[in-house]
Amino acid sequence: MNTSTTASAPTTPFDVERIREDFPILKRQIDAQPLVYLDNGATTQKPQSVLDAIEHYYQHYNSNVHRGAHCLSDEATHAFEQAREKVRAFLNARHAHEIIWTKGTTESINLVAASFGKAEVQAGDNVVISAMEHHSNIVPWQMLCEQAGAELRIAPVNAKGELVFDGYSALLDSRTRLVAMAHVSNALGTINPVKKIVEAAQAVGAKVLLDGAQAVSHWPTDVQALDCDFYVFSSHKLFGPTGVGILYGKEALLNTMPPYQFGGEMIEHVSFKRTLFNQLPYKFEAGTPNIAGAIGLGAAIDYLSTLESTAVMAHEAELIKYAHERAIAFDGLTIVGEAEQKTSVLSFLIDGTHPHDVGTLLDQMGVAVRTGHHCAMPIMEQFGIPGTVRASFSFYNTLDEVDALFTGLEKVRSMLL
Ligand code: C6P
Repeated sequence: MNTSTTASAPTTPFDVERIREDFPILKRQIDAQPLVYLDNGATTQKPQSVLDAIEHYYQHYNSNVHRGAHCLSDEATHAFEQAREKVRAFLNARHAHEIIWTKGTTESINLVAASFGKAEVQAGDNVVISAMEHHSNIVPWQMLCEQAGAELRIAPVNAKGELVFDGYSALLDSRTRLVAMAHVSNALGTINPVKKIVEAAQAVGAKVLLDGAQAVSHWPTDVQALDCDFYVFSSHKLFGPTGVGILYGKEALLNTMPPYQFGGEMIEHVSFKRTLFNQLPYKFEAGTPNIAGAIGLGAAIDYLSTLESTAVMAHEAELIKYAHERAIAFDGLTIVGEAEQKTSVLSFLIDGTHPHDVGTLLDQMGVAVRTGHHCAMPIMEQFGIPGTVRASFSFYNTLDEVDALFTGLEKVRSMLL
């Protein structure tokens, strides 16, 4: 570890070097320098076991699910439904049929907007989101409200990047049909008080969708304890493949909702007079699903179950704490998002530089970060900035990599200023 820093670099019992061995991409070199991957908010890397599970499926039992009268289809169907059960257990949902396969968080939110939203949100109603949402949790509600003649209400966020809870609860009334909030902000790392958010919404009879895209990889999620109506996330941010995601919904609610797309597995019976829809969860799964993706996500969940979650959380807490200490000690650096409750995201600006220039130069040193508005333009606008540099951490990152980020930033500063 680089000991030149004045900030304290704590030691950790978490065997991160052993865990890094599970992720082949972490051995990559970028321009003859070790890759320092700090863009986990955009997507996480995949352990070998996930890559193996996908390859094994295609090599040994590639087939369509719920359709074939043959061995391969049976095997594929079994693995696909087993993966659904793994997601159920991962979220602690009551039933496997409360788990709907989608393409990702964005599609899951669009599904709820198009199905629940269209059926339940009428002129004069309102939908409440927060000022720190990702575009995927803004635009579907904006479009729905425009079409329905409903009002989109925006819960305020303070200068530290925290939800102003009183401001949020003041927006709720008997016409609030839905509250849709990020569990964790992708741009700021703020952890929202989701249990309190749900309770306040339920007190006025509103349903709640939690966007778990940035939360699921950091600690165990329990949808029954949260008592949310919908919970959504993407496989690719949970060490699984891209192109697959999850919509969790309470059984009773999903049963009342109309289908979202039509054709394939969501059909029970078709005649030219009328069509009967399949039961949950298939009612919401039109067409051939991403079978390999689902199996890959199941393998990612299996992988996570081999890790000690308290050790993972302690290591990640150490990473973000250390990154903050180094950021505070760095001349001319402004942290964007200083919530008391935050996780694994360090968003910042360096005086006199543009985030894109910082990101490009860091990349030349092998350090991968994201720059820009992070698909959260409204919160950037509130802070009066075009964007930030965002380092986002996962459990396979090391304190040395935090040092590599700041060594890189020192070089950037000397190059640009
Ligand atoms: N955020 C980021 O770099 P999809 O693209 O559907 O998998 O996830 C969309 C999404 C929704 N909500 C939140 C809170 C998110 O962070 C994201 C994706 C990535 O921050 C890519 S923009």
